[in-house]
Amino acid sequence: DESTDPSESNVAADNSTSQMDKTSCEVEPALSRDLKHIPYHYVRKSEKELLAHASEFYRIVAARRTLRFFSTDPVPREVIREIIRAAGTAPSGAHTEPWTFVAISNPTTKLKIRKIVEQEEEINYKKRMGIKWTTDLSPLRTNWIKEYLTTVPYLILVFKQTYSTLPNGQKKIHYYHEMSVSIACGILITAIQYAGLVTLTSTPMNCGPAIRSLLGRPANEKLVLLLPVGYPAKDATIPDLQRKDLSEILVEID
Ligand code: IYR
Repeated sequence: DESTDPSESNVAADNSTSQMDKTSCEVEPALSRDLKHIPYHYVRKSEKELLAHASEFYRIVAARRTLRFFSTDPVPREVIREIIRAAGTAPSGAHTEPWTFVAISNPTTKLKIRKIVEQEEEINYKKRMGIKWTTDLSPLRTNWIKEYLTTVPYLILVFKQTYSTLPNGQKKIHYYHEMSVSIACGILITAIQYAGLVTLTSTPMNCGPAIRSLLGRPANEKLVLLLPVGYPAKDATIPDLQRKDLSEILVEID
C-alpha cells in the first residue's frame, strides 16, 4: 500500500491511464481546477524571539515520556477534540488529509479493544516477536497485559485512509498517505504533551483488522496508532532513559 509514494515507485509511468474515467477519458484534479491562490499573511519575529520560541518548544517536548501507568481521572472531551483538531492540521500529499481519528471513552468499547490487543500481543510476545526482540524489550518491562487500555479516560486511534472515493464515485488517490499520517501522529503526540496530558505510542501488531471492524471503519482505513490518553497514575514509573545529544543527531554542513 506504499505505491502512492512517487519516490519509491514508477507512479509517473502508470498514472496517466489509471486515473482516466473510462467513459469520458477526461482527467479532473481532485481539488478544484480553479483553486484560488491568496496572499499569505506572516508576522516576522526577531532572531531573539525565534530562539526564545525554539528553546521553549524544546523544553516542552523534552519533558514528554511514554507512560504505561495511567489514572482513571476523566479528561474533558473538549481537550481531546482540540488535540485532534491540531493533528488534523498536518501537511498531506496533495492536501488529501488521509486520516481518521477515533476517540473512545465508552468503557465497553475500551474493554473490547483491550481483549483484542491482549489476545494478539500474547501471541506476539510468545511466538511472533522472537527471542532477540523480546530480549531487547525486556529492560522496558512491557508485556501483553495492557491494563491502561481500560483505565485511561480516552483511547485515540489513528487510521490512515489508503485512498478515498470522490462524490462522483471516482477513486481519489492519497499520495504519501503513510508519511502524511505519520506527521499527523507526531503533531497529535506533541499536542497531548503541550495540553498537559500523557500518552503511550502504541502500534498493536496484528490487531488492525479486528479493531477496524469493531469500530465499523471502512476497508480503505488501516489502523496505524493507538494512543491511551489521560493523566499519569500517582505511582507511575518510567525507565531511566537518556536521549542522544544534539551532536549525535545533527550534521551541519555550512
Ligand atoms: N507492541 C508490543 C511490543 C513492543 C514493541 C516495541 I519495538 C516497544 O518499544 C514496546 C513494546 C507492546 O505494546 O507491548
